[in-house]
Amino acid sequence: MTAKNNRIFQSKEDFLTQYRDACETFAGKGFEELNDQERYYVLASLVASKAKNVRAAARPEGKEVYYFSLEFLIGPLLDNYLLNFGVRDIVEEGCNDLGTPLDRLLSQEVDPGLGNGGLGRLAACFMDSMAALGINGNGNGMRYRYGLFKQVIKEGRQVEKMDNWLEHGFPWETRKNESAVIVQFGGNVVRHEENGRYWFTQEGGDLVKAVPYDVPIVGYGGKTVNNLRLWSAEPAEENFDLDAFNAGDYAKAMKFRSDVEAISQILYPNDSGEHGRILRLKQEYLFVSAGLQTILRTYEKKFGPKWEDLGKHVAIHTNDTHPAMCGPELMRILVDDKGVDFDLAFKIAQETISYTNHTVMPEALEKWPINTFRALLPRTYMFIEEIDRRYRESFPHDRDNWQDLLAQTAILWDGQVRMANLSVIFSHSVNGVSALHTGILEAETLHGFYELTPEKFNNKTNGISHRRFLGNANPSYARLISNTIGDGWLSDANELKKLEPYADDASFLEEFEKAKLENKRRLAKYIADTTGVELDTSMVFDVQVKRFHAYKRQLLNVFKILDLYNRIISDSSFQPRPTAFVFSGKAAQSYTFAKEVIRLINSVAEVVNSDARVNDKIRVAFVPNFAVSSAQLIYPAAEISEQISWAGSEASGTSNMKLMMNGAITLGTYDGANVEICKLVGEDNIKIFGLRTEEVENLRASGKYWAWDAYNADRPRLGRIVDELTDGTLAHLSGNFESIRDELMVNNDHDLVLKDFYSYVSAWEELTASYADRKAWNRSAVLNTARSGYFSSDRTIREYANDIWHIGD
Ligand code: 26Y
Repeated sequence: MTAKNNRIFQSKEDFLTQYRDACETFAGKGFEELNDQERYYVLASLVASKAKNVRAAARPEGKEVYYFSLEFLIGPLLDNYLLNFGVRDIVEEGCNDLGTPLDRLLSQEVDPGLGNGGLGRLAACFMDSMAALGINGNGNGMRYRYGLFKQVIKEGRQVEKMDNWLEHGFPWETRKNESAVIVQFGGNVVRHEENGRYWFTQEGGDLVKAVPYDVPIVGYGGKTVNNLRLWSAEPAEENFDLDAFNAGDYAKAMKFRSDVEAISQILYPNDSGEHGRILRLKQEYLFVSAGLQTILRTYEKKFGPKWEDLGKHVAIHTNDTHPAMCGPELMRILVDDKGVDFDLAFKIAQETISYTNHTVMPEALEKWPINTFRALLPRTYMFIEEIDRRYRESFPHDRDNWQDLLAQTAILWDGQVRMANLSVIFSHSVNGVSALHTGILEAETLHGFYELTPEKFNNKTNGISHRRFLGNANPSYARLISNTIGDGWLSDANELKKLEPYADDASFLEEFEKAKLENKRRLAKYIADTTGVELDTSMVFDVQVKRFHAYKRQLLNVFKILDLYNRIISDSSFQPRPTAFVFSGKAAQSYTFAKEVIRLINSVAEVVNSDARVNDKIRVAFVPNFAVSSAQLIYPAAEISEQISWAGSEASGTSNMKLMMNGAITLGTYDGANVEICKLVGEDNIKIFGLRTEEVENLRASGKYWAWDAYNADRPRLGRIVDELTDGTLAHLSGNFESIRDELMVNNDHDLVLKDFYSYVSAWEELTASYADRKAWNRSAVLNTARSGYFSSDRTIREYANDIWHIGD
């Protein structure tokens, strides 16, 4: 590696000496006496302590960015930090000398499931990029005792198991008792008056101690180490029910303890059925209030009580509406604790806070009943109420459509606190996560706000950590790239462009194919080990990995597979390109439809894989427990990237970017960031199908779509697949699929599976037919990598830094 890195080990020998010493320091034993888990733990602890030293010696400077997110899906850290410190090769060689390959140690690492999917992983990629770019970035989130459930498959069904991720300890975190803060819930607001001055206090209720655990975030080059602060809830001593305890009522005393601890016990699933739980509101308030208290304390130490300048030195970014309370809570602290005037406090909040929206699905927009909100957060609520009152009072009543605009944009409506409106009103910037998505926000979801304050709106197309998802995940391809164009692409993803000329270089393409094959073998082995399904690596690897949701249409993919199955059997002249279909992803515990689709995939897999008439042409595998670590095995092996949500539903998608970067060709709708992928790679290097956003909207608005028409129009082919859901064809594993058939035929196929079916299958057939020309295919794949630099989260973060956070102004 190059000298630009701040290396923590100078040589292999230096590493070995330090590692052996660390075994004694951290585990009290010599290396030889430790098992693999302990060896991993010591190595991670050593790297973590180096990271903390770097931070202590050179704290990042400049405007402080605080990224508030209820989810940080950070994934395993060790391999990434070795890469960022520039010592991956040294450590790998050293471990080989010790007779314990680095891979074996890496496989010991936990994969903290502190997020659901895209939104949580985005927050983690942003942390990586802020540190890489030397931005003074801080993460603010929750330390859930149990992360997202672990998924196991029984009789085809998803079964959820507790994710006890802290079982062996987490070597990256440091508990900071001295930085704990008190967060207050419930009680009553009391008005005080003295000499004509009045103020309010919140009395009684429950006092919760928020204790931070800090995780160092190592930037590429090893020069900047930022901090991710995760909060844990504990009973505050002041509030622990001592009376009950002293009276010997341990049960009562302990109940209070467990009620408080529950706040940081579990991560909520991103399922519409789940929000509205008061515990989630408590989580939102806990990390918001604790984070803000910390920010103001740090600021005051540095700048004194010059609160009017807060927005110059601090940017607070809110990841979706989950931290929407930042605005009113910041006002509460400024007004009640710091004596700032109400209007100034509002101005400061607006200057400091910004908001990203991640969804246009109405059912995912957070709302809380006013009564619940007010009872839990009586004082913070008063600020919302007063801002809402002033908003209505000062509303431009001279506009023609003012009533309609007010109805769309007021915070309080219909007995509810509308969190998206709360977020917009308290922010100076509102952004969507792809060009298409931002357009929909402006034209529809947040249209009223766009009419009133268009200057607040901007687009920030998502990005991904190319270091993790190409550099770490795909070592064979990464090595080929570095040997060909140098390793500058690791710090500047735009350098991937330098690969373009090699897309016509026969020997490079051969090397690319070899790397892909190696990755396919690695994945096939993993799938065989975890599921027993054998995949032939000469087949095309066609991959759809993401959360299970109706709008993402994993069902459409299944329909295509069943269509292939039926046609192979009934028509001996039909010779599709042999393909292995790989699925992975979780469904929220209570999302019945999504869970049924998982069971359907496993049932289809069972039928297809064991049928000798078809299993040399199609195979199906469901990889259980999709997580960052298994994702890093899957993306590099993919050749086709399935991105098939109905147009206008997926805000951006990020697996589309990860797969493209690893040289998979997108088979997708014109949705989310697929649109931008298409523009970058050109229509020859992507396969787009299906209705466009406008067509979907028009079709829905016309009320003229009838699923039964589609069914009746083609009984032998499309109708037959629908029938197979309930006629026993797939029932062997655990029964038929009535509810899926009902979704299509009774609920009139809301997600337009039958509508897009033919266009999808034809697109797939055309795309796979082109696989035969290996040179042309590989050329396209390499061009996908070469043009993926734009999707590095480094680019995204630069845009946030310039346009929203105004760093360096
Ligand atoms: C309200 C609560 C239950 C909730 C919790 C988590 C609601 C939503 C979520 C998570 C949403 C999410 O992951 N959205 C995804 O964000 C990605 C990053 O911007 C996008 O790429 C993706 O299209 C979007 O679905």
